Amino acid sequence: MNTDFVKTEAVQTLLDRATGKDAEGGNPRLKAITRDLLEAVMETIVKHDISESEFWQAVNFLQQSAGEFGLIVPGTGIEHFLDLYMDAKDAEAGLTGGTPRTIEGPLYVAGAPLVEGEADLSVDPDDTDTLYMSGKVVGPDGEPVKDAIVHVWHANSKGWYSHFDPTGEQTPFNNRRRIKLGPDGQYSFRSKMPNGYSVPPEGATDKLMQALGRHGNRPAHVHFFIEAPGYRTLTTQINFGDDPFAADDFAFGTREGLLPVPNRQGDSAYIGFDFQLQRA
Ligand code: MBD
Ligand code: FE
Repeated sequence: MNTDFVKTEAVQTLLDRATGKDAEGGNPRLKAITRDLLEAVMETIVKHDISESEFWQAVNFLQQSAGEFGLIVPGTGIEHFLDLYMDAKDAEAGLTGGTPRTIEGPLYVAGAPLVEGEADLSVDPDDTDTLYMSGKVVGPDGEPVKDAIVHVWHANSKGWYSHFDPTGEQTPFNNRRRIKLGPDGQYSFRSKMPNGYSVPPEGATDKLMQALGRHGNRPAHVHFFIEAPGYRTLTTQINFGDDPFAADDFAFGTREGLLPVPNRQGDSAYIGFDFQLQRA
């Protein structure tokens, strides 16, 4: 059968009723979006002649994977699609340049301690090298950005984030800070080196990745939001350029220009990295 079947009157009437077309209440934008999503699902069912047992397999998978939607979204590339879409819209508006944006991921937590000067992110001991990262935040003409706040968050050496650590071993806000910068836009922090992340074994994301013949690994990385008055907030991250998964990130978070290689010396690793913002 052809997907034109979805355009028949019976199916269109079903979509209208299902999304409250003639109902008085509700949110019109949500109605329109839900309708298009449902129609796309119906077209997919017809296009692939999906069987009843496949249908229920999918429903059960979605139900069981609810707790891992935050991982499935980056893992299936939808979150990186937002990067591509926003870049394309910017390019259309003639807005280019600056540090590339990349996915936020599901592990940001608001309200990290606000600190000034040389920051120390790691509260908990960790048997790994110390990372020293520094640089400056500049604007489109290379001018120092005043009064920026750098939100930074990353995993520990086991690949776990505070607030999401199944071992329960991390202090809240370990490896998470907001760093308040001054008029020169300079930042510097020290931290315990993160390691790469793997999705929970045998969880829904892991099963989906296996079914797609893929893996669920991310390279070691550090996330940032950079916000400053008069500039557009940047969501980005650095991925360590020497990590085995640097070019094979299951979450599509690695981008050219965001792959610095740490300068490793004994128990220390150094990264110099400048952020360039666009004007608001
Ligand atoms: C991460 O640390 C992450 O940043 C993303 C996007 C997905 C899973 C774990
Ligand atoms: Fe992450």
